[in-house]
Amino acid sequence: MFKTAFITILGLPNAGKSTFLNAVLGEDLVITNPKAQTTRHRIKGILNDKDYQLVFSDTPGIIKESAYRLQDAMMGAVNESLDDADVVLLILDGQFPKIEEFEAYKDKITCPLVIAMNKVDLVQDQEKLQADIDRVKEYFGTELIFAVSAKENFNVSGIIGALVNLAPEHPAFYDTESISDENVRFLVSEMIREQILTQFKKEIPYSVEVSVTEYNEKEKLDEIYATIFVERDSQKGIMLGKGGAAIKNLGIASRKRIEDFIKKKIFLSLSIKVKKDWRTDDQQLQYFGYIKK
Ligand SMILES: Nc1nc2c(ncn2[C@@H]2O[C@H](COP(=O)(O)OP(=O)(O)OP(=O)(O)O)[C@@H](O)[C@H]2O)c(=O)[nH]1
Ligand SMILES: [Mg+2]
Repeated sequence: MFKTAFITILGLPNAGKSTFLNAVLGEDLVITNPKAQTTRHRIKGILNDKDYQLVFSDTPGIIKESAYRLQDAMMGAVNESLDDADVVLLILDGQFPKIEEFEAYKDKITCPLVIAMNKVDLVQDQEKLQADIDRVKEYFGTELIFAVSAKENFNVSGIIGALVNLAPEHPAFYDTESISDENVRFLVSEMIREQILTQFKKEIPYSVEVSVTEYNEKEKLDEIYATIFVERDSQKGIMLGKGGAAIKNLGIASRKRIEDFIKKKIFLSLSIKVKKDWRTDDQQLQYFGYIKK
């Protein structure tokens, strides 16, 4: 009997939620980075098998108090994903699970819960890990907890097995051939943002939004035009760099990342625009798809 489930991935920023989703899918669909708050939207990734379809929602890392409207919208995406989950997959950093941070979310999880103690490749003290696992089990009242490493693909299959066990019998909701229902323009804009997270420091990655304005599929080479929005003129200067060096490097790195994903050569053109304080402006947040109209 075919099984299908909606699985919401929940966790603190930087726990490895997006890395875990990529490990499940065997492809770098969603962006990952050592900086916190990399993921800003709910993004679906689909694992298809002849016997099941698991529809994962990657979500932004939960933060206790938002500092600006964009963060409110990000937490809205988390809550919405929790509302329609069949199963919640909680990803904790196995080095420091920080379960007390989940006090406000514990009661919102009304469906079965599976927990991953991630990054165990970095854990030295196995006794502490076991003690933490026992504490986590007791706190959340579940036995379904797995020590995993998303980065090294260790025990990811154990989690998939547990999720399939919990999945209700149901025909597939999505196309059984594809790993996502997100459009390619969005995925490409995320990949450019990923390179910005890698290349720029401090406030820049948090002040940036990327939008693909044109995507022309061609036989040999896809043409992509993207705009990077920053909040201030000074940030535009930093993004350009001396003699345009920074944006040039960004273009090269982004092109490689996108080509690896779409498995095709591309032409990429990047431009930079200032949209003053867009992170705190509801109208801009609507325009960028963070809040519904
Ligand atoms: N060593 C190790 N690093 C990991 C593991 N999983 C993720 N990471 C790293 O942890 C960092 C954060 O990973 P992400 O997947 O972006 O974390 P996230 O939970 O999606 O973070 P936000 O989107 O900011 O909420 C990245 O540098 C990953 O490479 C793991 O199992 N082991
Ligand atoms: Mg993420």
